[in-house]
Amino acid sequence: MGKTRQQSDKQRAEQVDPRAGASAVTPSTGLAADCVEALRLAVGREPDAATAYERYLALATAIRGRQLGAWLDTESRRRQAGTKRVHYLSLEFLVGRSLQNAVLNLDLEDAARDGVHALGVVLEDLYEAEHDAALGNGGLGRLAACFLDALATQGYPAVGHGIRYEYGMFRQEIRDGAQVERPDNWLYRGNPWELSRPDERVQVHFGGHVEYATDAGGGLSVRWLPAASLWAVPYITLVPGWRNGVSNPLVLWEAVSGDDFNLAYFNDGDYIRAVEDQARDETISKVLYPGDASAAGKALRLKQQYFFVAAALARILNEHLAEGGAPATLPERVAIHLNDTHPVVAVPELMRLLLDVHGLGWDAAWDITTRTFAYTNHTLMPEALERWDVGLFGSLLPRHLDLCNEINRRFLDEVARRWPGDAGRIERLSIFEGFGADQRIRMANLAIVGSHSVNGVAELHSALLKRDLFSDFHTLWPDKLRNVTNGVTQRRWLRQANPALARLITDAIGERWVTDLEALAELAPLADDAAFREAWWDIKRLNVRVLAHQLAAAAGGPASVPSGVPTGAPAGAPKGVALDPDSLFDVQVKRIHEYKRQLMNLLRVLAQYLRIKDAPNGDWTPRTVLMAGKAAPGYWAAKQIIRLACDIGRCIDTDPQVRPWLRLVFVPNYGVSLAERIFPASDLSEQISTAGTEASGTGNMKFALNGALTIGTLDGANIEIAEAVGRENIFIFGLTEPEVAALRNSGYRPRDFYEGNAELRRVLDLVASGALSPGDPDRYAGLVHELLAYDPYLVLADFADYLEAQDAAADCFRDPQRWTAMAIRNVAAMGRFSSDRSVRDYAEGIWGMAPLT
Ligand code: 26V
Repeated sequence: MGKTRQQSDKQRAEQVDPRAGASAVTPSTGLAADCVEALRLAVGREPDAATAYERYLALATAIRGRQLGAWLDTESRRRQAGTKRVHYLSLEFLVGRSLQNAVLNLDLEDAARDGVHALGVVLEDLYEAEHDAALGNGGLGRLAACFLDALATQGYPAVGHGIRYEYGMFRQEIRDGAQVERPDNWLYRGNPWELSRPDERVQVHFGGHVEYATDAGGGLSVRWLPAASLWAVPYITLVPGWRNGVSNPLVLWEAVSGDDFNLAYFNDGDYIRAVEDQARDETISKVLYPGDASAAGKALRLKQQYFFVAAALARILNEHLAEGGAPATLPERVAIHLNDTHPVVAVPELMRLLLDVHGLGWDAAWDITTRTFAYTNHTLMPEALERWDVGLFGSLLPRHLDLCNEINRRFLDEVARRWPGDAGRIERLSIFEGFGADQRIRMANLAIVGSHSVNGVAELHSALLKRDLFSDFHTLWPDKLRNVTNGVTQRRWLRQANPALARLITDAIGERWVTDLEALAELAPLADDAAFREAWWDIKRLNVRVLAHQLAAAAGGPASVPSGVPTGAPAGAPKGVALDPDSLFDVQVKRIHEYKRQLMNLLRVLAQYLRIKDAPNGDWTPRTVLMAGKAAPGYWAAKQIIRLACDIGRCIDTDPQVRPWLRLVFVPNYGVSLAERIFPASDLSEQISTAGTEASGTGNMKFALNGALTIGTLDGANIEIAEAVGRENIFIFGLTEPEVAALRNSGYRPRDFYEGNAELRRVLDLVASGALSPGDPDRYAGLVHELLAYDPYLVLADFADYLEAQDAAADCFRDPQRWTAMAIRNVAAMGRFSSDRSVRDYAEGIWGMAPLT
């Protein structure tokens, strides 16, 4: 059997060339018949009686079958060739929808069109029937999804591991101008993409205590006697590469109560209590934590982390051993990536498996562990750095706490040998901080000590990690800290999201850019081609028109909605007030955070409002300012920003003097699918964080890829974008990181800026006056007071320069020829911001792996 299997694997491997056309690798024939069959035999509906959702289920089912075939082929090719594989551990995968992505990546568009025609509908309606998989908060989770697409497209064997949250990122509603969170019950109609593998469930333990004894040979024997156990059940979703026959799995784990755990209660007749305990276990995979600003510090969050890490590591190690590997050869066949500190409990868990289960000695186990793990940091915000309370950690994971102590003891011995008597350095490097009841585990320090590579996500961010946050580690291990600048997948963010622009580009330079984004450089000369510019401008205006129409329709305005209406009505736009599609579409979409400075954006909208009020007959450049994003439910300041946006939007809308020139629309429920509509319809991309605060940003790349011009600070990846497109093709303003640091060190006094700038003073006085919220005049008194007294993100210091840059952008937009030439040059320079380049950097520089050949 083994032999025949190997032979057929080999034969199949020879038949499948990853670069071959899809027809060679993904059967498109018979899809129409398969759809009808799936509708009848899998969904149980006659075609003429099916709902759009049932038809979507049928098409998804037919396509999933093809993906399964590709997965089996990819797996056998990997085993055959012995190719190293990366496991990407992440608490978040912000995948969005899957149907259109699968149709395009598998080159099934024509076949799918025929297939759904046989069901009597149009393909786009089925795309709209799918619910977003919103298993992430923002940038970190979406990056993980872009990386999976890029890995499969380049033929790297890769597995994503995460949690199958029953409730994803909350749905945001705006009621009376304020955010309300509603549960995102995304699985309630089932999920045709996933495949459950209950037979591959893994037991995960918590609590209890550890027994140490001396075994017969005089060695230490360790037994963890947990107090509780539950099951982790894997669900597999396949990630298809772009037309290459490769398919990689995303394994999402669901928590299921242990079979026999509650037997005692049952025997005592306490049936209800047994069920309650079961429900408590299963809350582990119930809901995504919706914060991204400050660490959660909650037992449930730590349980989630250990739950999926333990399940993933058990599966990884079992597979490695089943394929004939030994523990010692793990780092040769397996790389494990830690997406931020969230999965860092993997370090002591792998040590536990190697020491307690496989009987290795400490040095061998530690060598394997550190050669296997690599870690990416995604934030400089000190409040987001995870520090687990030692009491909590020890009560849930007693053996892991002991291991952390031992890791730290050995590590600090090494530090003390190098810097004898340097107590300060030891304190800073230690994995533990504080004493007694206040003692905490610094998960970032554990990650750095337990990994062979640590990276930031843009050049500035990585430099700041070396200089500030991790400077002692950088001194200790100068080669460990590196940079891998983030990237985005052009398949989803240009080819799929913006079909008209994608077609124009492909007609001009061919379609190599879809898998080699550097090919976009060939567009640069076309910036000087008037006919090309005109076609480009027309597409942008068309995209704006479609979005404006959808937003108005969602608000209850002009009817006749094209398919794809966003999930909510924009706040600020009263019913029936259409947006002007020829105005400058000026967009800031991202999580709401003080450091991202949505507030600065709102203040300049007010400045513009006042300018128009002063000269209502002026020749203003019409602008539509769109804002969207979610605030963490407990983040009061962020929620105030949303309220202010809605209040300003309403104030402008009810002012007939201003409304023709300026609109502010807060679009509810920002997410992947809404983003796919917004980027193609944007003229101006707002990337205005305080320099030194945004690790990278990836929205900045998606906007530029769709031909929006950036107005931004020299922060995160904006710096590299400015370098790539040239300073003459971007609106850069504001203090640089060193200037921010210097201003803070010299004692920043925001009030000086208020007093020195009459326009700023008028704006802040207007906000403080209560005129924007007549029913609640004190609503923003606290906000203005905070700004004048502290302004931690230097909004007032950058305000004047920001306004100047906005004026330059408005002037430029009045010259569509010039604007469009700049937009084309932006897109032409986006080559390096593909996630294909990012994952290649990781694979070659960190994971030490090559693609399948
Ligand atoms: C922290 C927490 C704390 C507990 C509650 C749940 C939760 C979820 C996420 C986080 C950390 C978020 C860090 C993050 O998203 N960073 C972003 O990563 C992007 C990809 O590297 C990067 O482009 C953004 O600049 C960075 O803010």
